[in-house]
Amino acid sequence: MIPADHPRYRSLVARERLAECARAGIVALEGLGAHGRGEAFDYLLGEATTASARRAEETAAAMLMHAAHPVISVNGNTAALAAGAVADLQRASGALVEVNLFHRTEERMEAITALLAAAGAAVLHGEAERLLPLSHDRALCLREGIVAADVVLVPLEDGDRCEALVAMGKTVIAIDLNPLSRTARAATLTVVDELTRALPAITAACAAMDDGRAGALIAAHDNRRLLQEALDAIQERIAHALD
Ligand code: PTJ
Repeated sequence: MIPADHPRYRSLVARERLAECARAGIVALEGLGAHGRGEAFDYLLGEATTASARRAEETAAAMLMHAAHPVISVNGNTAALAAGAVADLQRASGALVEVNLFHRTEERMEAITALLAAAGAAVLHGEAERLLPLSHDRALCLREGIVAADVVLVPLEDGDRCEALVAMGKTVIAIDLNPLSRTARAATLTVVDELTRALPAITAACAAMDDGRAGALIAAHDNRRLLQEALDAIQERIAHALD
């Protein structure tokens, strides 16, 4: 029996939650595969927040607090694992919350919006338009939300949309356990940490942020260095895995 405070217990609970939400139509079937990829990288990272991820989380808070029009983009996996944490971050940062799906159906849009609302998030509503330069349904978004945003937080993003948002001149903050993914490399800032650890850490950092610290974190930010540090942490762990 794994004790409830063990990281592995958290990951088993998350896996069950994902499966339950897939059965309820909230998580896309593809989202289960995406979660498995994330789990593998989390295992390699020691299922814990590294020092460089902690710095990335503080920088993410600085960018959100500094933004004129921050938006948190939510998909099925994020809503299933962290609806309450999204609501907390919205309160701490003042960001808008918009649902944006890769595998978009009206039923999933409604179910995810209802889940977020039940957790206390104020979800942006409106007529979605094909406003991002993408061929699939992730192009559909709200003029007053993602299109108007200067900073967009995209947990568990696909590479195409991340690149499109960066090309539109937006500051894109990704949360992605895979430091080698196209999203991780294209984003302005990548938090290489598990979603349910990363969101509360960003929220806590928002509450503690002041202008001076925010300016210093943003000025010192170097995404390539953060990704290299995540790879170094994985290499270090593998080097001693059998000790
Ligand atoms: O709900 P939808 O229709 O919008 O679909 C969402 C998915 C996740 C299916 C879609 O965005 C997708 O296919 O994403 P990708 O391209 O598989 O990317 C997901 C990334 O998130 C991968 O690099 C995973 O390693 C990473 N990831 C998965 N679970 C977590 C994670 N990162 C942080 N925390 C997690 N819990």
